Amino acid sequence: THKFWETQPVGQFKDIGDTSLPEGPIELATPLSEVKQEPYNLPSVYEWTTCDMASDDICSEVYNLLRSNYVEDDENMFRFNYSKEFLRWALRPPGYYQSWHIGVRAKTNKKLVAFISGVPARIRVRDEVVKMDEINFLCVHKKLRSKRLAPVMIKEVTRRVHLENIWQAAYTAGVVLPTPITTCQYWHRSLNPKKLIDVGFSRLGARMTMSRTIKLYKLPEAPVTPGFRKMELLDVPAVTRLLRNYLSQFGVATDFDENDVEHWLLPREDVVDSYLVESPETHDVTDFCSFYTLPSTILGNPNYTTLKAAYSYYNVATQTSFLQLMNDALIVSKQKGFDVFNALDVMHNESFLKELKFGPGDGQLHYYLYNYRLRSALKPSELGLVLL
Ligand code: YNC
Ligand code: MG
Repeated sequence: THKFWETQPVGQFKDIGDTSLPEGPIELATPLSEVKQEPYNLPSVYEWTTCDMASDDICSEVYNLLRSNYVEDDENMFRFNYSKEFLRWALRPPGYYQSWHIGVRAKTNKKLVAFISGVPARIRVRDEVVKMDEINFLCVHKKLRSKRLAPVMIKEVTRRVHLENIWQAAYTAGVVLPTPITTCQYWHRSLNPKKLIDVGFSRLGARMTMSRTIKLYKLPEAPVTPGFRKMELLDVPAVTRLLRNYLSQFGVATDFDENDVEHWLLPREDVVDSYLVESPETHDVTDFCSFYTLPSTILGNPNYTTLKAAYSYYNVATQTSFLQLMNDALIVSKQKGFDVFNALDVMHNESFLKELKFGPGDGQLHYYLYNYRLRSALKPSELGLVLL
């Protein structure tokens, strides 16, 4: 049972398959004057703080909390290590609200012990574009787990989102909650197989030697598609058109405008990389691929501290084959020193995963909407949304 989630406007397990329920908001918006004006109560030894991510000191505090306490794999071998620059990028998109970057401090020593954040986004569900809050980086210090702090933090961020007249949210989690709109799987493509095996991220296959494995994953030195190059500022309008057109086919997808594309997809060193194909003849932008940088700390390995991982973001192929486009993405990520390239089975990604030698991971990623019911769950390939 889910004592907290049963009280929230989310699809409930008991309603699965009930097609009489309407698609759309579960609860109506209320007048802003009816939104609770004071913060929720925390246990008396803690206090709320709003985190100014533009401040180096605050950003470092959030970074350090997450570096030591955020998401680990099931075997506790790796922990996400989002960089400070990444956190700034993720939390300060166009129109962001500082009030949605919420920390909890211990009153005695002012230490940051928990965090949750939201950023505004437009997400299209079928034919409807809905203003939503994307929730991420929910984290409670390891020593304060299982004390029901998370529900208070979720209620507080919800209150602050409501104060901005926004009533829906999207989020992902590795845990099953009421109820996923879809469940996706991560796939991993080895770029540096020796290191991945040494740190226990992958295993040597049956009847495989290290040298045969290295040969199996070897890639060309440089991308092969003529006109393949890094995205630049002047490409924003063309990339926006390409992406909007591509994303229009999915049941749930991000609704990107040019401002969003400039923020989310223009390359930022060690944060996000984007490449496109400019036709050598017509100079049209015909294809696009992108990935973000999210290293993981390797826990308790004497030889290595960090796993360098690239995560597939948004990709569109119209003239180049999806296979060749993504192979070029693998080639540039290898050149940049990544150890592994990860991708979810969302959008059309299935069409390249196996052929490009990605292997399925063990963890699953569940996608959720808050206060928005879908009549039925989606297939991962019907989802055009990647959260960080
Ligand atoms: C989770 N990940 O089920 P029930 S993902 C949501 N997302 O409630 P306590 C979660 N809910 O089942 P702990 C959750 N994990 O009794 C647990 N819960 O109804 C629920 N881990 O609270 C859980 N980060 O405080 C249960 O648990 C209740 O001390 C238990 O804290 C949980 O960012 C957590 O995986 C996750 O730091 C903070 O374990 C802690 O264990 C931790 O006793 C490592 O909580 C890091 C980690 C989660 C990454 C993420 C997305 C979060 C989405 C939150 C929901 C947003 C809803 C929309 C709000 C805006 C709405 C508008 C408009
Ligand atoms: Mg707790």
